[in-house]
Amino acid sequence: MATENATATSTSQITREETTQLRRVSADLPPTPPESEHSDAEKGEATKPSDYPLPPDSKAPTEVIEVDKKTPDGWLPRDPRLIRLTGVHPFNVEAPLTDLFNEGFLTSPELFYVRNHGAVPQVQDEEIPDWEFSIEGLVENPITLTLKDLIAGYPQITCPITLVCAGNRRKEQNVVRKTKGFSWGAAGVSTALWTGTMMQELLKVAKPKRGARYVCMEGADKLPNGYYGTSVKLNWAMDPNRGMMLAHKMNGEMLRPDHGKPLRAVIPGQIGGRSVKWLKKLIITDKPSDNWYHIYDNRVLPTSVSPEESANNQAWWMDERYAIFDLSCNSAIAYPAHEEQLCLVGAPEFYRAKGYAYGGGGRRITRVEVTLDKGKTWRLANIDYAEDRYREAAGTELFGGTIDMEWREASFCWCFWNIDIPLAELRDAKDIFVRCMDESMTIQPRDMYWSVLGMMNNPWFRVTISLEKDYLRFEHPTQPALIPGGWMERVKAAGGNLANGYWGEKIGSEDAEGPVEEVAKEIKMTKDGLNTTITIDDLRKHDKEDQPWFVVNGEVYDGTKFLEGHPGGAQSIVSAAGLDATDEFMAIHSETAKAMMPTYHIGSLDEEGKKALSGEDVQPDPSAAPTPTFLDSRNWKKAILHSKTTVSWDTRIFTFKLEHDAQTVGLPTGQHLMIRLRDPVTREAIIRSYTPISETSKPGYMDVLVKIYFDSAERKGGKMSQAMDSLPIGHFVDFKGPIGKFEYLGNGLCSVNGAKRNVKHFVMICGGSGITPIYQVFRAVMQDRQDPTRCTLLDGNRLVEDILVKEELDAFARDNEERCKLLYTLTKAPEEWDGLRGRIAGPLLAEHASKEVLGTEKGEAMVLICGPEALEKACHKALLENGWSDEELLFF
Ligand SMILES: Nc1nc2c(c(=O)[nH]1)N[C@H]1C(S)=C(S)[C@@H](COP(=O)(O)O)O[C@H]1N2
Ligand SMILES: [Mo]
Repeated sequence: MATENATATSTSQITREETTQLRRVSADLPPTPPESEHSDAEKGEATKPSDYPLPPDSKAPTEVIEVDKKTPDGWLPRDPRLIRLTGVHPFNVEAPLTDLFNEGFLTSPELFYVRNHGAVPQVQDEEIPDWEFSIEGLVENPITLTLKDLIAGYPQITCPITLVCAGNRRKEQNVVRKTKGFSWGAAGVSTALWTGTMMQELLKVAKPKRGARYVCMEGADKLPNGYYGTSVKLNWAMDPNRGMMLAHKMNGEMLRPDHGKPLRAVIPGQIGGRSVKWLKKLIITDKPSDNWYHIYDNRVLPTSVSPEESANNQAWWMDERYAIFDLSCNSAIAYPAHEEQLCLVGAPEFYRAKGYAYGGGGRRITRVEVTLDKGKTWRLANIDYAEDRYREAAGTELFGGTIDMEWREASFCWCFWNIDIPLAELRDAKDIFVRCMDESMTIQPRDMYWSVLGMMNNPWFRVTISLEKDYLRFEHPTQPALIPGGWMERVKAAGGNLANGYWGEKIGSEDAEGPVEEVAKEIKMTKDGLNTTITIDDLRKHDKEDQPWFVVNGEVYDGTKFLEGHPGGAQSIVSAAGLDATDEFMAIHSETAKAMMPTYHIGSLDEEGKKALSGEDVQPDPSAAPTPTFLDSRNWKKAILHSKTTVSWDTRIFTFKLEHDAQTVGLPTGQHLMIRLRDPVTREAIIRSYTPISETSKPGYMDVLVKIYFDSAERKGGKMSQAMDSLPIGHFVDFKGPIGKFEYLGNGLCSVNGAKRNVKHFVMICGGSGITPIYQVFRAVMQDRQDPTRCTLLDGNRLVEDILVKEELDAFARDNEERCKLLYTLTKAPEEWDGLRGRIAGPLLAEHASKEVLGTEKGEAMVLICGPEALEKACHKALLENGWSDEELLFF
């Protein structure tokens, strides 16, 4: 049986007087206050009205937990009781629900739930006073301020506020049908006393201009898609009733690193995602934030939108109506706890059930109700609004801030409810549910509203009761993270349909359709009967070209046999040697390629090895010395999107800023790099090869030309190019390389898979954006006036305006008439077009690119081809027919 925490602050408990008062309005309850075994801790002295709760005992953790050591947070001590929801890193955790509830109204910082999208910015204590942040954008007086100035120059307040992650209780949704979010239990909620400045005070000084409507906030945490940021409406921020603040203290001490040290926004009544941590900027704008995390996170899309539909149709994410701000009202049962057992022999006559409830937007929870008969009848629970006791303490100084809430009607904190249930009734019940209602009479729904991101889940919270021999056993709906247990899994496993409106129980014919199936089409990549385990040390020994091993999904593969034939060049295998290549492998390879993998499978990495790899591929060490070139063939490197130039309706040049002004990209001519983005919705890695069009010697920046393949009525567009197109400026993108089997070394010398070879004449064939790798080689040849190599370039497109880098190509051709022949062909040429017409295929190639026409001897020329698969196939066939051999052809 779970025990009461005898040290729970007596102030957070309900007073006897209040209890009796509430009981009077509840017809279901017996007239006299019953005794229960839970009531001991509550028998303490009746509290005075002004006895507001003080923080529970707190000890800042001092030891870095072993698993954290390999992560970028390896410097940060944490509480081992916290349950990790997303593996080791980033740190997303909740406390066990019972521990959280037992702490009482206020949560200690070490048990307060954490939601980090990435690594925690490290700020030393001595740097705190000088932490700078700014208020900019549409304001008369832009302000840059240090934390020291903020504390000295503005009134400080202290106020209790509950934060709730929008994903609280998401595990229940994930059991019904997997959402795109990780599995929070019911403890993604915590309360603290926050000390700081009202946001409104700063905004008044900055003076928003006419037209200003939003306050965008940005944190200091660098993430895969830029800095974390979001926005709220300016008129809310200006409204003291909304209580928005910039806090630097939590329960009277400096913010802990996981909670935003040294400064964060606290946005009461709204989902936690709006309370930006490690706050650097407030930007006043006329539009909502275009931050990636604002757009693709914290939304409740219509329930009919499937994960696939949400990935296919960007419009769902752009609709501001689906963005969440105010929390929905919600409640959960803490006692009975999950797997609590209540011995019926000698038990008191009443059992006291307890839990929490919270509302959104400052709305008070006006009732909490409990049912033992699936909603046929409800009984009213007692509610303790500990928050109100701070209102009674008006004007008191606490932790360097004034308690100033007596005038404000809003309720920004959770409240605790309890109800005494006669044991006999509990014994006969199958389950116990709780639901709450707020002051707008909005009530928690009976049924779950499933949505893609699994947010704001708030159906009635159900705990099942089973009578075993002489005790009652209780089960919560789920356990957080991957922890098994809970009635939902049990019911689902038994074939119940959780969405049948009766919590998956058999109620008749309606639920005959059975559980919702999850379809997963996977290609088997392991060898049958192979039982070898491989240690991380063994793996690490094979990190070179002589016998490269690599890991995909925890399985080890030997890439040696593939060094020669691999379409991506030997380098792409060598780059992965000794490493985990899961993301790239899965993103780049076709089902056919995957089906070949069992042949190369040599064993499974042992658990230790898997753990060791899981900490890898994190941000590069920021303290590492800057390198002269940007690319690294073994690690993903980040560059920030600096600007976007629209070249045509479907073509953009993305300019990325490298790590420092003198840095060059480090890409040999003719080679490519990989760009990795996360799918905005599924979070899967999307990886594609590109060749920048900027010169490889350009310092500080690199330009990548991308043709956007938009979705159309007939066809799905390109995942990658559309994701690139929706990237806001200032966001980080991952790069890795170089890759490719071809390199142009200059003066006709090239290298193919490491073998050197002289070329007198290049035939370059490309279509659409296939020009980009070709262009690198073409430019290198043309720029060097001493280079005797000739080029015949055949570039196929639909319309004139589709021809990429045409001006540059034309200029090179004009300046090098004697060794360059430039041929454009169009499939939709205008009348006045004097170039070629039609597709690049047999006839065109026979006329312009046959050996005979070009007059080249065997081995003197080389054909470089890059374009859509159909073009490459057609060319391959035609070229062989025109006297070329495979050794003379190179497909990019
Ligand atoms: N800078 C920054 N602020 C952030 C986040 C983040 O990852 N980075 N996560 C947000 C989310 S989704 C939540 S729920 C809250 C969690 O605050 P906590 O970790 O202090 O509980 O912080 C919000 N603010
Ligand atoms: Mo969140």
